[in-house]
Amino acid sequence: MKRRIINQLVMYGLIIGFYLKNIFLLFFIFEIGLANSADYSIKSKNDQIITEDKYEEDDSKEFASIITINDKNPQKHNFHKAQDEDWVKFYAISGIEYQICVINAGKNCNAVIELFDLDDNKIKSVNKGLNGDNEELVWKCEKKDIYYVKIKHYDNDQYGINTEYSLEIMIPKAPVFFCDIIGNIKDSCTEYPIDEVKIETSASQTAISQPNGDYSIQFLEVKSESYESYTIYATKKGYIDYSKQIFVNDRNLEIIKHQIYLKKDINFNGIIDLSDAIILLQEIVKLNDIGKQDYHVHNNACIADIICILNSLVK
Ligand SMILES: [Ca+2]
Ligand SMILES: [Ca+2]
Ligand SMILES: [Ca+2]
Ligand SMILES: [Ca+2]
Repeated sequence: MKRRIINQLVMYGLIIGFYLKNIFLLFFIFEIGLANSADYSIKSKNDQIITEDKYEEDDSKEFASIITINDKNPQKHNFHKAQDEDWVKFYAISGIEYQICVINAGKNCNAVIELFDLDDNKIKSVNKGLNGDNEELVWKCEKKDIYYVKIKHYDNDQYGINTEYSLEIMIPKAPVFFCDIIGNIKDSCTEYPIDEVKIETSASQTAISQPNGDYSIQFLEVKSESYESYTIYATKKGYIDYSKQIFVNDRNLEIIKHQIYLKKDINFNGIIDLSDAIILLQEIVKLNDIGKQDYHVHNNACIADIICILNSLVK
């Protein structure tokens, strides 16, 4: 009898032990699962490392890249690190409505668009969409100037895979005939490329020249059927204002190439004269006391500039 009771106890013990063992096993598996999930989260964090977009480093207004308005190929960006900001700048003129658009947003991209003026005042911002949604900021310019657009992720800590997006600035237009004007801007004396030149056409298109002097005006609106002329303007402090008529006389012409040469006007008096050459000379040979004149000598100023100015005076 006693033996039978012991056998029964052992059997119950084995059964309970078996179940307990499975409970421990389950707990063990659960622990492993937790550990693995922790490992996975670290792994996925590492996997989030993606190549930065080609406009980096552009995390502040000072490093903003130039964006072409109405560009057929929108700029492709991403958020490759936490707190990434992508800044662009454009030249806007009063009375024109601009659409600043984040399109093709990746499924982890929740973009915020912010618009600033030259003095760091925030003019407008928009954040209507969530992850994977596009954004659009519509703004009518009231004062002709350079403006800045900052794109950031709504969640500062979000970055990596699927945070890509495309950025474009458009001027809404009726479907008529269009052509593009592209070219390069150089110093008339030294032939050095000139960047940051503000370009405008009589048809309200604008551009800013790139560091290599290239500029691009997209979708110049051509209204007439056969022949039309436009004026293109280029301005930069320290140079004589430039303007030139451009003729569009071919309906099938899609691209007009137009090279621009700017002439130095060191003291901003609107003419090139001996005073420009004297200021340049004083700056180059480091003579001090030019007086309280308002002037600007470019970084690459050299003796060739002075000779060029003197030559233009004797012609
Ligand atoms: Ca970026
Ligand atoms: Ca950036
Ligand atoms: Ca958003
Ligand atoms: Ca001058």
